[in-house]
Amino acid sequence: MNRIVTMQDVSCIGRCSLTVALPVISAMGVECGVIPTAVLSTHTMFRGFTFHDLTGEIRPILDHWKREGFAFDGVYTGYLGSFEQLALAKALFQEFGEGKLVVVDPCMADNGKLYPGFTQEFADEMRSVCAMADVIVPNLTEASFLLQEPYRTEYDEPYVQETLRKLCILGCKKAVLTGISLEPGRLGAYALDSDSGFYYQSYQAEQPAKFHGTGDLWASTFFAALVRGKSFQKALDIACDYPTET
Ligand code: PXL
Repeated sequence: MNRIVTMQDVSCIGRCSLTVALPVISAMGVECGVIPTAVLSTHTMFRGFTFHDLTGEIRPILDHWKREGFAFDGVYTGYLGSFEQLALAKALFQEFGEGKLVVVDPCMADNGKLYPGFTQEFADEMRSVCAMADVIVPNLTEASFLLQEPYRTEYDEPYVQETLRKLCILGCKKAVLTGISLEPGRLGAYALDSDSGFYYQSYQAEQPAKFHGTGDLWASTFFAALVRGKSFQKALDIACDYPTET
């Protein structure tokens, strides 16, 4: 059985981050090690959420795993809450991600806005985390903060392709833009493999409602499919299909 590790928070209620990644990746037949970065009563879209930082645990966890000689087939980072956690994510890639599949979801923004607590400086630093990834999976808002470009609600295919090219210049091998809609009623993902220059796309019927945490569900499914050896196109199809099935 493949074994991976994912680093993100535990939002106790809210169907996102580890409460999505752990069950989904496990159900896809991949052993899922976790690095919980913090415990929150809910994700940060609820008012008055509690927050307990676990950053201090991360270095000792990595050191113990090294002493035990653990290895992983893939590493996937989701929501990270501080500059220190970004630095620890980079250490995780160096120490456990060498030659393995490294996927970064630069969770920090949606609908044109940064999530509470995040800044452009954080997005700038997130760039160096993205640079170490095989695949990054931002939405269009996150891409605009990563690239320091204005967020656009209206866009066309050339804009999407140009954005993907710029994202790959950050240093990742492949970039996927999630939440892309190029025709009414269809929503999906558009990707670029910078090695081959090929673009990939996958779409599903757009759902009538928006759910927080859909990006985490998408990334977890996509990552587990790749770890299971699915082709890049098939992993995109599985990830675009799954959130519409549940
Ligand atoms: O799904 C992204 C996410 C994960 N974790 C926390 C969040 C969010 C989005 O707001 O607040 C704590």
